[in-house]
Amino acid sequence: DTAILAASVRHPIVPLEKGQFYRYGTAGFRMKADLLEGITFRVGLLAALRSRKLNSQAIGVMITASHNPAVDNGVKIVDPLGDMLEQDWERYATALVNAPSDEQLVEVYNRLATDLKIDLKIPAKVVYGRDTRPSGHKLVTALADGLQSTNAEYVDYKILTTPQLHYLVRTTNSEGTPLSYGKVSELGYYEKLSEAFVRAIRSRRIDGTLVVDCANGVGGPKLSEFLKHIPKDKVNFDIKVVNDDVLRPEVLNLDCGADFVKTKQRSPPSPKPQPGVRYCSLDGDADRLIYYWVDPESGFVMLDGDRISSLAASFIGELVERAGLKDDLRIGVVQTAYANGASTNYITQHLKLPVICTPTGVKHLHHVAQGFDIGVYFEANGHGTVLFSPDALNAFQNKEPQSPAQKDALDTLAALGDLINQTVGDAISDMLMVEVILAHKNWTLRDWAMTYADLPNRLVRVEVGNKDLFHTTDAERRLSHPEGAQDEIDQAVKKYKDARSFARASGTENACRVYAEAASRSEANELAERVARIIE
Ligand code: 16G
Ligand code: ZN
Repeated sequence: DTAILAASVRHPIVPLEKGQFYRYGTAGFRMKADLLEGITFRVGLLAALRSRKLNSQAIGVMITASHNPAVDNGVKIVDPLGDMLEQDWERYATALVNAPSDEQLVEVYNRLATDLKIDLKIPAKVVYGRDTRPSGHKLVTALADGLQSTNAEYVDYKILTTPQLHYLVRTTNSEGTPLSYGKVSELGYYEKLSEAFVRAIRSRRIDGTLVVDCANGVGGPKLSEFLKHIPKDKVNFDIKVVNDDVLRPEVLNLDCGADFVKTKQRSPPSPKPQPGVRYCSLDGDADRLIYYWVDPESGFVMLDGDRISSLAASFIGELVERAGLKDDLRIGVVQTAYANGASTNYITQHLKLPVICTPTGVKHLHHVAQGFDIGVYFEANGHGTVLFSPDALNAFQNKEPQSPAQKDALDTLAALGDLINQTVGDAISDMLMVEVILAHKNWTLRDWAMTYADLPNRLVRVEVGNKDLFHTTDAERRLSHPEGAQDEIDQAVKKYKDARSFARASGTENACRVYAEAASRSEANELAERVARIIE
């Protein structure tokens, strides 16, 4: 207790205005970096408690604010299998962080240990990393102080992408078991991906150049490092890394990156887009991916998370059928309310696969995807992955092929099982998956975009007095509060063709968001503005 108390004094919490609290939100604690030192210290205490609760398994802590501006930062906890912190524990994090004094912090800490029956004498292990934000340096110092004060063992992996940290947590806990997920090192991550990539591509050709915009974040140096591991004699991959300046923090996520491309629905101004070239953008911590190109006739065309999801579901569905596993494995797709209605139609009606809608936030999608043998989940913003059950992976490995075509399909599925990050959405891994699929299908981005036409849509941010008044049901597709608001939205939607709209409180900002889609661009815009007026 004295060690925690003494350390806590060195990392004070910045008091908020009366009635305000820090909250462990959709992506952990995220805010201006100068508010985060005390919070990060306390997150260290919680991570150690969680490790002890789970019999000393390693817990991860990632310090990043993803696509937010450089002045922000954030801290979130990763569970032993590399997935997000169990939801019940979010309120323990909130309780620790909001303890008003150092003494009360120790009290809350001890109370949590008692209530959760945690033996504070057993070892705790925490592994952590951070993105390229300069503030990360100070925050890991606070984190390490927190871990030391509670006698936790820890490994500082320094600068990493968020999905790499998730990989390291999973490999640490599975090392030496039959479920080993790979070598416990950043190098192991590159080796696993490049080996699986070569195996998935085999003799196929990747046509043309791929230009990757890295949002001037951690994805830049890590992608460049990964590329060194691709054997040039086995795969021709003409890839160019751009917007990879991590030395000037102020350019992070500035006029580039996946969030810019998705929200502005245009390509980054730099480098100037060339017709005929494939582009994709990662976000600041490399867990989101958006593809696009500039068409000489129709201009900018974007392939977002919904497109990646339908591409993956269609390809993996075909492979499963060719492998003769259609009756053995259940494939499903998980989306949020933000998924374009045209993608949902394509998946249910054309691919004939079930789609489940969940609230926003990776933890919700991930959890539901685990209910399938092959669960494809992507948010429209480009965050997602494909999860394979142990039965599925086992079938890919061990099913006796009846023909060369069947063997080919099984080999590709097995390679995808290793290529696709099983812990969380991973822009580098997802990008390699997309490249594999395009090479197998012999498709250009235009071929991919031809599968269905997106409904025109509009997303607006609405400043409201108190966003906490907005409650949703039906996976955020309807408002239950304030009373009467949903009726008004329904009335507005009725006025437009093929229209849909919903409003929800943001989980990461103090505002509401309104989404609208309709048969034409002008109708989508008009509807979004109408609904915005209803809720403001
Ligand atoms: C966070 C979520 C992301 C979600 C976004 C929604 C994770 C790792 N990240 O960035 O999935 O799309 O929040 O933000 O879960 P919003 O609630 O402000 O709309
Ligand atoms: Zn991110």
